[in-house]
Order: sequence, then C-alpha cells, then structure tokens
Amino acid sequence: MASAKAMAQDEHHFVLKSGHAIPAVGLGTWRAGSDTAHSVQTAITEVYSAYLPYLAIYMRRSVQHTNQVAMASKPILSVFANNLIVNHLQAGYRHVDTAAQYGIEQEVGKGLKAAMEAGINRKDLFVTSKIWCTNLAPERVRPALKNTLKDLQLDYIDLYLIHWPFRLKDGAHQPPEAGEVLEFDMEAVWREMERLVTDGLVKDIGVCNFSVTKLNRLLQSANIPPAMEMHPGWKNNKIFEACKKHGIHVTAYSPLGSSEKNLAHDPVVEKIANKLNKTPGQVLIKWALQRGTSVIPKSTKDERIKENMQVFGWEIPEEDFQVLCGIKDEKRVLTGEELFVNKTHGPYKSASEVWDNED
Ligand code: NDP
Ligand code: 1BO
Ligand code: 1BO
Repeated sequence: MASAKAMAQDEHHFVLKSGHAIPAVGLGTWRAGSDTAHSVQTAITEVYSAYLPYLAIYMRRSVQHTNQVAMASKPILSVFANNLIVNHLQAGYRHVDTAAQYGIEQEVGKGLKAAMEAGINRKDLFVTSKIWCTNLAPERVRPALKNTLKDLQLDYIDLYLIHWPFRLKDGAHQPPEAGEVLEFDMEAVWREMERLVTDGLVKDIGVCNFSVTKLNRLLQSANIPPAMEMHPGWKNNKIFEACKKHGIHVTAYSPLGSSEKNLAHDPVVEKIANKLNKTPGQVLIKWALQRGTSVIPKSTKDERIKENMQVFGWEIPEEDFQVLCGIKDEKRVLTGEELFVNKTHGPYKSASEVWDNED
C-alpha cells in the first residue's frame, strides 16, 4: 500500500515514469459493440453533466450563504453538495482504453470527437490503444499507429501498448495453425515504438500480457507502463511485484473479472459491498485503485458507466481489503490459449508456455 500511495498523484490519477499523469479510472471498450461511440461520449461528458443540477444547488446555496440568507438549512445542504462536488464533479471519464483488434476504433473516434465538440479539451483526455500481434514487425509499427490515429480522428495518443508479446501471421486462425505464430523481434519493435514517442505521435509506450521473464528482457529498454489482467480472482502478483520493484505503473484490465468470471456476484464481494453501502462493481474497482493500479472497467450501460466512476472519497477498510485479497481459486480469464496455442505444432503448446510457465 505504501508504494501505491507513493505512485498516486492524487485520488484521480497515477503518475507514469515519464511524469505524465494517467487517470485512475478509464473506460474499457473491448466487446463494447456498435454503440461504443455513445458509451464513450456518455462516459466523458454525461457523467459530468449528470451532476450539474447538484452544482446548481450548491452554487445557489453558496450565494445565499454569502448573503447571510437561509443560514439554518445551509450546513446540511452544503455538506451534501460539497461531497457531491468533491466526489463527483470531476467524475467524467478522461481515460479511454481501446485497441485496433477490438474493431471499434472508428466508433471510439466518433465518441471522442463528440466529447470534444461538447467542450472537452484533447489535452485533458487520455487515450490508450494497442498494436495488434500481426503488426509486431518493426516496419509495421508506424503504419499500424497511423491507422489507429486515423480511425480515432486524433493526431496523437497518450499510450500505445504492445497488445500481446507474440507475432501472428496475417489472417491467423484461432487456434493458430502451424507456422502462424512467428518470431517477434521485441527489441526492434520497441525501438520503433520509441520513435513514435520521439516524433510526438504517442506520449507513452508500454506492454500488456507480459510474463516476468519477458518484462525483464525488455526492461533494459525504458519506461514501461504495462496493462495486465488483475482482479481479486486473478491478482497476478508475480508481474505486479516485478513492476512495483522497477517503479512501473500497472493498469488492471478486466477489473470486474470480465464477462466470463464476473465477480460482481461473488458472495465475498457482495458482502463487503453491502457493508460499505456500495455496489460490488465499485468495490472491485476500488480494490484495484487501493492496490495502486489504474483501472479500465468496461460497460455499455449508462448507469454502470456512472456507477463505476463513483469510487472516490471513500476507502475499503484494511480488513475488508485483505479479505478481498484472500479470495481463493485464482485463475486467469485471458489465457491467450485461443490466440497462440497450437498443441501439436507449437511454438506454444500450452497456455503455461504462453506465460513462460510462471503461473
Ligand atoms: P471488465 O472486468 O471490465 O468486465 C466487463 C463486464 O462486466 C461486462 O460484462 C459488463 O457488462 C460488466 N459490468 C460492467 N460494470 C459492471 C458493474 N458495475 N457491475 C456488474 N457488472 C458490470 O472486463 P473487460 O474484460 O472488458 O476488461 C475491461 C477493459 O480492459 C476491456 O474492455 C479492455 O478495454 C481492457 N482489456 C485489455 C486487455 C489487454 O490485453 N490489454 C485484455 C482485456 C481487457 P455491461 O457492459 O453489460 O455493463
Ligand atoms: C483479443 C483481445 C483481448 C482483449 O484485449
Ligand atoms: C479472445 C482472446 C482472449 C485470449 O485468450
């Protein structure tokens, strides 16, 4: 917990090694569907505007207070309004996580554009995308990013990640056929990614789904903010500890356990949520934040998009935090098996091999 606090700029942000701030909660967009533009725009603009009526009450009360009017009712309303201001006024999402492979970058781009037309500044947004496995060759890195920028209608993104540390042949099957998982020149690809930073097309670069073995190999190279699957049902402690040791910020993806292992109905999570008068989703998101990771829950439902952002101004007490840490039966949701394992021909013959036998 100490290191988590050290890496947090304030409750709403963490700081990357580059010095850039990453908003603590972002919107996930994997399998967000054809209405993604709406979800993105809602997350950025409407979560904010949902609280404007309370802001109006607060301002009216403040004026009345200044005029020494209605003093009797002021304290209660003001505390109420103040909490709303502190907890929620900045509640609009400013961080969106997407990827070329999700097939929805054009939709995300439309949502971002609509948000900017509604008055949000580009510099206040944090947009993450990822290079897909078919493009993990040095000469393909820049064209892949350019394509992402075009679809997102942006001239730079804040974070560009290697989506998975394996190269796939164009049109690779799931599971891959013989020869469809190719060698991946990690260092050469990374150098190209660094050039994107130098050229101002990307603010930060990083990795996803790395084992400790692969992280150590890449660590010679630079500042790496990785994104990894993390929730109480897969704490992913080995890579988390390795990153902490090197001062590398981690974003927890699938923080709710994704749709396959959704932990919102886990009895332990439900019990703590009831006790704290929060929803299970909020408890899971807060657990990730208190652990020191930023977090990118996905939802396409307006109410949940709002709910998932109401995670500031309160804490999970230490004893409950530890109970969540103690949830048993840990298992990855995303094993990479469908994408990279060919049981007969390899080069990866099992999910364990995908993760360098570290699980
Ligand atoms: P999440 O853990 O965010 O869970 C999403 C699921 O939970 C959906 O079924 C959603 O349904 C549901 N949900 C959302 N909010 C709540 C809530 N408050 N209570 C109960 N259920 C809820 O899973 P993801 O796998 O989508 O991970 C989040 C994001 O992380 C992805 O969308 C993607 O952007 C990123 N990611 C990155 C990866 C990488 O390799 N770098 C890999 C995997 C994910 P509904 O939409 O109906 O609300
Ligand atoms: C295939 C992509 C997994 C989610 O990022
Ligand atoms: C759908 C791709 C997830 C890898 O296991």
